[in-house]
Amino acid sequence: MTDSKRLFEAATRLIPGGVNSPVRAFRGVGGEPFFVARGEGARIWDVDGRSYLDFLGSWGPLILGHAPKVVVEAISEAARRGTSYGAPTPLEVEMAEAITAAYSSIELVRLVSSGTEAAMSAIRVARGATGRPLLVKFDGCYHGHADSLLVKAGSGGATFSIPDSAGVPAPLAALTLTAPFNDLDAVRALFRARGDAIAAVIVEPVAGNMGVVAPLPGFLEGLREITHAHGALLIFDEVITGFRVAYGGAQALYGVRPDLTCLGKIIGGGLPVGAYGGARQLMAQVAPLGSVYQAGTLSGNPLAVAAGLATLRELSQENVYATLDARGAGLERGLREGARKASIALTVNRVGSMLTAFFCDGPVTDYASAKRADTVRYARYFHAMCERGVFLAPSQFEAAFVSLAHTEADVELAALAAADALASLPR
Ligand code: KE4
Repeated sequence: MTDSKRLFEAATRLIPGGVNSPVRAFRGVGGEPFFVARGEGARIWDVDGRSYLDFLGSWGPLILGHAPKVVVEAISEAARRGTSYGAPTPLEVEMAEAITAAYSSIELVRLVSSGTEAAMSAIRVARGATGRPLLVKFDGCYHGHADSLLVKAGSGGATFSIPDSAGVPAPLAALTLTAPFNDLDAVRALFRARGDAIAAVIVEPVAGNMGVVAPLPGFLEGLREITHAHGALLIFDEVITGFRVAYGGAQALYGVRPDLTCLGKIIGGGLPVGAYGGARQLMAQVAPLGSVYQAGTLSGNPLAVAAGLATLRELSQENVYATLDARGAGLERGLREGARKASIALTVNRVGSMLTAFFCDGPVTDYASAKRADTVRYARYFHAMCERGVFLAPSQFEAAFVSLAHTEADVELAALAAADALASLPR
C-alpha cells in the first residue's frame, strides 16, 4: 500500500471525502488523490517520492512556482514578529497601495481571507448601493460558495435560478438570474424583464471555472454598457485573472472598467488572501464607514500579506507577462501538435499563462459548448499525464497554469508527455 493510499484512507475517516475542498478528491477524473509532501519551483513531490511538473499551481496562486525564496523569506520574517494581531499593520497599507496602483478602478480596497468572501462582500456592496435584490451571473462561472452563487439556470426560459447545492433556500436562489457566458442578448433580455431590480452583474472577465473561455470581442464592453444603462453595477471577479493575465488583470487587458473588482489567489502568494474594491463612493458604504457590514478575524493577516506583497514585487518586474505568455504559448503549441499527430479532437483555449485543452471540436465559447467535451477521455489523459510526471487539474472544467518557475525545458517536457499521453488514448 502506498503512503498516499494509507493517508487517503485515514483522511476519509475524518474529513468529508478525505479532502478540504471537493475538487481535490479526483471525483472528476476517477481514482484517488496522491498526497503532496513538498513543492519546489515548478515541481511537487508526493509522499511516495514521485515528482510531477505542476501545472495546477494550487488553482492559480503560485504564479512564482512553489516555495519561491522571496516569499518564504517574507513569511519567515513576518512570522518572527508575530502571526496575527487583530489590529492594523503597515503591510496592509502597502498591499492597499499596490492594489490601488495596479487597478485604477479601485480607490478603496478591503482585504478578506478568500475569493468567496471577496465575491460575497462585493455583491453585498452592490445590493447596498443600489437597494436592489437581484444578481446576474453566468452559467459555468464560479465565484466561491456563498449561497447566492450556488445556483443554476431555472427550468425552460424562466429568468429565475434554482439551487445548485443542497442547503440553499429556493427563495434565495431565485434572487440570482443566469445567462450564458458571451451572450449579450440573453443579458439584455434579463434586464428588459427585471432590470429595475438588478443590483449587479458578476462575471469572470476570462472564465476559468468552465475551463478557460475568453470573452468574445465586445462582450465585456457590452456588459459595461448594459449595466450603465440600467443603473446596475458591473463586478469583475478577478480572483483568477487578477495579476495573472496582466499585472492590472483582465480589466487592463481588455480595457473595460468595472465598478467593483474581486481579487484573491495570487495576491496571497499561496496564503489565504482575498480582496474587493472599487470607487471611493461605493466602498465608503463598507463598515465602519458605512452601513454594509463585513468583517474577518484574519483579514489582512500579516503573514499572508507579506507573501502576497513579495509575489507582487516579482510580478512588477519587466517582461514578466511576456515570459508567462511565451511559456503558455509553448505549451499550447505542444498540445495542438500532439493532438494533431494523435488525430484527437482537442480545442485549446488560452489567455496568457492560463489554458484548458477541451476534448472536443471547437469552438468553446460558453458552458454549453464546454460541456460537449469528452470527460472520460480527459480523465484518461489526466492519469496518463500523471504517469508521465505531469500534474494537471483533476477536472476537464478547470484551468492549467504556467508559472515563472516553469522553464522552456519544462514546457517542452510537458508537451512531449502530452503528445505521448494523447497517442496512448484508446480511439
Ligand atoms: P476561494 O474561496 O476558493 O478562495 O475563491 C473562490 C473563487 C472565486 N472566484 C473565482 C473566479 C474562483 O476561481 C474561485 C475559486 N476557484 C476554485 C477553482 N477554480 C478553487 C479550487 C477549489 O475550489 O478547491
